[in-house]
Amino acid sequence: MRKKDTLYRSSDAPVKPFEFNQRVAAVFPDMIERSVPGYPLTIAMLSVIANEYAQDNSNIYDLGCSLGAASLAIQQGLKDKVCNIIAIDNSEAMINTCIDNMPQHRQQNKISFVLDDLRQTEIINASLVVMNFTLQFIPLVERQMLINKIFQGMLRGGVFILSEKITFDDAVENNTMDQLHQHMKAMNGYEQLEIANKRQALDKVLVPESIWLHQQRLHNAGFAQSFIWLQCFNFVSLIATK
Ligand code: GEK
Repeated sequence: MRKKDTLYRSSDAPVKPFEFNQRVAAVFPDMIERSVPGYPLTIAMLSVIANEYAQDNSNIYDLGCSLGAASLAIQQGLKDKVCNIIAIDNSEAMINTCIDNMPQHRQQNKISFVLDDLRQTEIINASLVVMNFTLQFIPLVERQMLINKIFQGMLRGGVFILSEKITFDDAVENNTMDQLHQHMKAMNGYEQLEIANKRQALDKVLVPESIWLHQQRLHNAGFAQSFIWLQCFNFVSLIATK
């Protein structure tokens, strides 16, 4: 049974900066589904995207895989295509929990779960790269270099899926989207104290940027086009094509 996320219920002060540790790994599916608007659809659509865009005999990368939800959806979507799925996370707790929870499968296209920093990982022969809500945890100054590396490791016709929390330049729009997100968390059972504590824990750990900056960075790296294919309040997913 899925364990409920109550990590930020206590009012212990000061709230420590957020980490992807064992306590987080243990409640992660509940945490991400109740916190990230549109998360279930983002994951479900990765099956469709893999079916449409993955190329035979290529690599597929899931960067910041957590418990492997994106990789599993991709695997289901590949059907008869033969690809290597490489799922990478630098949290030992996440990768270990991910491997422990993985259903035993006999399909082709087995997933390799790798404990590594995605900034060090080589990207090669990739027809699909997914970075779901992970770039936001990478230091700002390293983001362009990372996107360049992803672009360079991709095949022509390859697709990069980038999902992120975003900010808006317009203060009213930014505040409205932020409020809707907070209301969604309350609707999903988080108490006001939990919402406030989590917000404090994520401050300067999760650093969102505007959609404009993301698209500019993708363009700078060389991607031919990038579009928002999914948006829910201040969370978006972009599809960028090489
Ligand atoms: C999902 N994609 O379910 N190298 C490798 N992994 C990293 C790094 C890094 N430098 N920095 C952070 N991570 C998943 C959800 S969660 C998003 C992704 C969230 C990992 C970190 O350990 C965590 O597992 C993941 O990126 C971000 O579709 O919790 O908001």
